[in-house]
Amino acid sequence: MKMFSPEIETLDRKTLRELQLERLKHTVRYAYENVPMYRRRFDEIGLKPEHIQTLKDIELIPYTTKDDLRDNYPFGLFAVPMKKIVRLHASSGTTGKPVVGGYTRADLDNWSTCIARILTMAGATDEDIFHVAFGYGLFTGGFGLHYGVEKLGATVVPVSSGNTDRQIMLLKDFGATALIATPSYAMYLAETARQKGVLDDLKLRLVCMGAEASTAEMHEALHKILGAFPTENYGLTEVGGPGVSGECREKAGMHINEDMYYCEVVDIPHNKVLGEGEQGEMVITTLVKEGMPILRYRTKDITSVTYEPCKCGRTTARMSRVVGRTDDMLIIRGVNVFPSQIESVLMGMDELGKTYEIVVDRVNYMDTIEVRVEVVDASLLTDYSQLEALVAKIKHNLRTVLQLDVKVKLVEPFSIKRAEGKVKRVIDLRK
Ligand code: DLL
Repeated sequence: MKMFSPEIETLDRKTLRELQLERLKHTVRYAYENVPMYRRRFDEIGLKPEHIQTLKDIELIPYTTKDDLRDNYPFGLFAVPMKKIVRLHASSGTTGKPVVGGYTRADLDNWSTCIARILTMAGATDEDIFHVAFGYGLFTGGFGLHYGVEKLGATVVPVSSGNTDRQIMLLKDFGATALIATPSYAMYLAETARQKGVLDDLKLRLVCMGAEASTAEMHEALHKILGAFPTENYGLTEVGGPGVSGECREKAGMHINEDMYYCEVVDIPHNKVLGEGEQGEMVITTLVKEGMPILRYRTKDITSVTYEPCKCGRTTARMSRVVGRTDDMLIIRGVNVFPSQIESVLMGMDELGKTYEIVVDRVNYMDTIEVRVEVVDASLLTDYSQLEALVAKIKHNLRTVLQLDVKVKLVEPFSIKRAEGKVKRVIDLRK
């Protein structure tokens, strides 16, 4: 299996740990000396950079949260003068101020290395033609993946998001072999290509997805339609964007770029760093960032990590698919529900389309949850007995997974609005 940085990706764990410790010590001192917020935080609790002597000592450092980034908006956490910042990105943040990231030239170079590794582990080579359908702009997805493709030496088609018909035309005419998009948009493109009858004209062999949660069932469904191998990758603006981790062909978790990121999985309510395989919140420390080093960032993403070497030959830790964000978890009549649990049920049923939404409400002080999902064949909606049977089957499958009764509404194909970037599946009317 080809690797972009084999010397790092197959490093024995002891040496990797030593490298991480050396970089952690450097980052802690660097942040302490150059970012007033970190100095203040450390001073308040009498912590000094030299107290960090082992990787475990990282637990002495307080967490950084999204509020810290907002409080220091826009450039307060930068560790270098603006002159050294060559790029800014920001999250789309639907409420309040966005989260801003600043990159030095070296940061951009490391970033594209991370992406080139991830694309290589997905099976890409310098002969691929990448159609990048992530938005180009402040969002880290478009430019982030773009420069990674270039570093790999493959061809990049910077289409950006939107105008789906034109995307299909370009996919076809330029003979793209790899698609980069959010899972929901990749599915939209796939469904549209199918509807137009042009699936056979596409040369796609890879779909590299990220920026939002997806399920194994969604990957399978996409593989079936497009005939292209799906992988996903993970990252967030606060620590530099995509490039934290990505899936290899084994699809057995996302390999973390551990020479650049130190990842912990934490049980936040009990403030306890969890062990291998235990599920909790991902907390990330950057190990090589110059522009905006971040110590112990609470991502709110729920995952677990394994350190077993992978069949692909890489020794880097792998994080499991993100189950959901702590703030996306719905509590319905006391039961915790992640939208991904609902997705895994719906995607596994061939009668159903791949677009759905979840409406949560409160009626007479009782939480209600309704799943609206498209059918593949609209004629089913007029056949009452078939319709009833299918609704009953979906309800049953959802109940098995969620231990909860869910209302189900089947709707016509293409009747739910598609997203061109990150999809918003949950409409919570209780808020
Ligand atoms: O979404 C960075 C990115 C771009 C990652 C392109 C991968 C590909 P933000 O807009 O700051 O950055 O959103 C970060 O998106 O905390 C997760 O909740 C979610 N997310 C990102 N990748 C995944 C994934 C980019 N593979 C937030 N699975 C993160 C699940 C993901 N959630």
